[in-house]
Amino acid sequence: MRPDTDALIVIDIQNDFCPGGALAVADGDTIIPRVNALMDEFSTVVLTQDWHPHHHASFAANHPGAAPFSLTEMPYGPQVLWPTHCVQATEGADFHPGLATDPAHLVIRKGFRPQIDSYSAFFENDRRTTTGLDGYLKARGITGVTLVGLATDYCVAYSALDAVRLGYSVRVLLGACRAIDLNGSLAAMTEQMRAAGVALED
Ligand code: VGL
Ligand code: ZN
Repeated sequence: MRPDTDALIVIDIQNDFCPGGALAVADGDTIIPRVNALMDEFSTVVLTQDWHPHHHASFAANHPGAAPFSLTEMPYGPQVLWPTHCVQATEGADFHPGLATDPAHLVIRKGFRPQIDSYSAFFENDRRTTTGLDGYLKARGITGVTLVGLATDYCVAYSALDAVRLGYSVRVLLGACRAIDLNGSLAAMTEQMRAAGVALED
């Protein structure tokens, strides 16, 4: 077992991020057996769930003429316009059926505000609006977080960088993550995590 002060945070292992899904991450489902096994080592397990309304501003379909994976400007900065994914109460937003959800102590939903995207488990993309996860972890005496899930270069990396900023000791198990890798985003975000002091392990 890991110390009681360590939490496992499992990022967005949902149907739409797995092969066959609307924003499929290559081999996204192959990490699931390892993630399930890791849950047994932690006394606190948190799952995150990307949970968008159909009219969400991060969807290319809601920007006439915009191509999926193009960039736009939001009031809070640049934003990738994604294929429509993880729409609330659809099968794409469900956790992958192979993911063990019974061991989870908390499920954090994010990205439900129509005008603001949310990659990180801690803050929405304005980096100010909180999901409440920091309060939950601090109230439970958690000082270290281990991150796994999808996608390495978006939701996992943003969560890791915020966790460092919030004072946690942060570990990302890259072997239990898979990336979207849009225009070099995997290399760029891996370097940002390394520079911030995230422990990158297999
Ligand atoms: C994610 C893009 C859009 C992720 C979520 O889970 O990494 N990426 N929404
Ligand atoms: Zn999303």
